[in-house]
Amino acid sequence: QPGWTGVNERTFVAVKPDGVQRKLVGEIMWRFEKRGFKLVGLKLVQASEDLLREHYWDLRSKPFFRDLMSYMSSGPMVAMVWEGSDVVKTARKMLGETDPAASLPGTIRGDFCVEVGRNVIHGSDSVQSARKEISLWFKQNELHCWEDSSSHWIY
Ligand code: FUP
Repeated sequence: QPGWTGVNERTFVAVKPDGVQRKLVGEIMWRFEKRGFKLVGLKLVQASEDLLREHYWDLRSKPFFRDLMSYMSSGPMVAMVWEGSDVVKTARKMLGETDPAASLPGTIRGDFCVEVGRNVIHGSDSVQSARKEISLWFKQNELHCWEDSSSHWIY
């Protein structure tokens, strides 16, 4: 499908409930904007158990799954879709490691958290999971195509 590679690559990023409660939304969005990525989807959502089970289907048999579900459904999250060249891989670098303790300073987790069970932010781990997650969290008409007047300076 065209529109998923090159500068039109998209990824799903979500500020988790702890990140929203801790007022990290602005800081996180600022980093993605300043890096040069384009915001094409954005909403505040309290995720249902069904949505979260689908989202974390691969982790359903992990010992931490129950805690993960209650943490993720404990309050609203900010769900976002960001677009740009290599955005899936770059976003993961910006986030840091799954475990904040292993995350370098300068990354979002390396700067703002200490525990894997409260790691502030989610980012898709591949182009394929980004596609799946975007369609799970967003309706087609919630994703916006708009002319980015700065893009000829970024690319
Ligand atoms: P990531 O791709 O970085 O989101 O990492 P995973 O898919 O492996 O894990 C998803 C979420 O499960 C993490 F963000 C936090 C939680 N988790 C734990 O609570 N404990 C663990 O040991 C591993 C993951």
